[in-house]
Amino acid sequence: MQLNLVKNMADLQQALAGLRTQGSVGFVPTMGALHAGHASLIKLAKERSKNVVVSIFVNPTQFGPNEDFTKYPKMLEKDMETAKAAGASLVYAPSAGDIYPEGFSTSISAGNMNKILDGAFRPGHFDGVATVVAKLLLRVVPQVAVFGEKDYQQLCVIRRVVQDLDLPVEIIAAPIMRETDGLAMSSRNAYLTPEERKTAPEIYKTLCETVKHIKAGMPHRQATAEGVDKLSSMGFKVDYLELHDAATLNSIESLERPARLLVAAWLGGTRLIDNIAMG
Ligand code: PAJ
Repeated sequence: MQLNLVKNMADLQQALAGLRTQGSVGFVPTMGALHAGHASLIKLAKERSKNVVVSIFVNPTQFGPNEDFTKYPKMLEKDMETAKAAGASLVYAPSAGDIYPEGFSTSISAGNMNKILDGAFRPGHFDGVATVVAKLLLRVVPQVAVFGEKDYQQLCVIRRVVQDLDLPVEIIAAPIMRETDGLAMSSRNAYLTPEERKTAPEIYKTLCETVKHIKAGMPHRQATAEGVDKLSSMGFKVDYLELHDAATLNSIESLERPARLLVAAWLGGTRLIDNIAMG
């Protein structure tokens, strides 16, 4: 199948008009540096739609002033190959000016999500995500859009945006793709030194161990505190390791409803996130 590239809204609309005559449109928003995790989202979208549009845009408004916006990896040609192999029909790689023309000033607030987990550690991050994803959904108007559980809180934010703003799209969650040693695939793994790369899978191991302890009856705050100690002793600087309600991300006391154990931790200069289902 042919893969086309468009770089601005006018060309996107023209290409979409052609695709819509063929049938349904699925959408996978990304920031590029595509890996097998992204490819799995494209494949899932393709199972559900005639054509899949992939956006590649490193969105400046979701990065904090001291975060990795300027060093975020860029590799459009390789990304085109990955997107094509996974079954995409169109890549939309806009410039910042195409998304945020001069005078742009409106944004969507992710509300309470800004107060917990990554929201608390990355001020403004989810407002930036909510705004750009809403804009992209309104430009592409897909029937389905696929997001990874890797960024679990982001998935919850987007489900809320779609529900709260009545956006006519079905959000599909894709499972986390991992390296063979358990490390969740991420474009940011490229920042890790060889030594850090060896230590990084301990994040997932600690998640699995913590779930085991909680299932065996250990109070979840004790189990997560032990997990934090273990990661800290291995050189991680842990932002959080916490159990939350899987649907609302509210704090939970008991395990009556499905829960999610979420972690964010620094290894050297790289911030890694991961999560695992419970119950
Ligand atoms: P990015 O980090 O490029 O991720 C794009 C999509 O791929 C997200 O839905 C993310 O959860 C998913 N993904 C990343 N790694 C994954 C893995 N190992 N397994 C499964 N899915 C994975 O998330 C963003 O970009 C941006 O915030 C974006 C939504 C594009 C808005 O700018």
